[in-house]
Amino acid sequence: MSESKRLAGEQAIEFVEDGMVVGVGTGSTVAYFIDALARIRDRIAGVVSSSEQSTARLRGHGIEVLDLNAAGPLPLYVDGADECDPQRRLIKGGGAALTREKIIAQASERFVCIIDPAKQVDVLGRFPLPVEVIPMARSLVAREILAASGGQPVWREGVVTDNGNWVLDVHGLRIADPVALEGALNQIPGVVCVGLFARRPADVVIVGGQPPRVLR
Ligand code: ABF
Repeated sequence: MSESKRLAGEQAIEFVEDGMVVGVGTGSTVAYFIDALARIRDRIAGVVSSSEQSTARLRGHGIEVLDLNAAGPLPLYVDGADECDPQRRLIKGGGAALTREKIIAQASERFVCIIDPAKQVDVLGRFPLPVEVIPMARSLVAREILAASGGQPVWREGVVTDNGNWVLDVHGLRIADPVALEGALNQIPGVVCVGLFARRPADVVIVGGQPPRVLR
């Protein structure tokens, strides 16, 4: 499996152009991308990172990590996913970095998603949907999610996001309309971010393999 992730991560380097500031996601597939990016670090202007985890790996390679407010709109964002449907809509947040990931995806002209083949599904929802919540709203949000979706929210106990918040994982969903569900859950007070990337899906998906498949 990690061989597929490596192939996907390394293939994404094809989308990096000289002088770019590159948005960098989080996770084990992205780690391969970061390692490949390190080999061409003198050709890029820097990166914007989606997590403390990725920032540490990037800095370890001597890659300059910039603040998104200073960097402005980004030409490219490379990140993994937990699930991907045929329309390139995603479930993300298994690594609890979903809020910063969604911010960078929104700020980016092109979102290249790197996955191994096991992440591909026809209908999203087999992977429990992560939702980042303000801690005091955890129970309220869980009740509201149950009422709105029928899914079973489970508190990811012991996990605190980089933003100081908590995560609910919503089990038992079969997400027929990801855009509608993303919008509905976003309306619940106390929800910081929903791990559905449907309103702003990936533009390109690289499925790791020999050779990697590029879906647009
Ligand atoms: C991030 O990394 C998250 O959104 C997602 O949970 C994870 C992808 O998993 P992997 O470690 O398999 O690349 O992109």
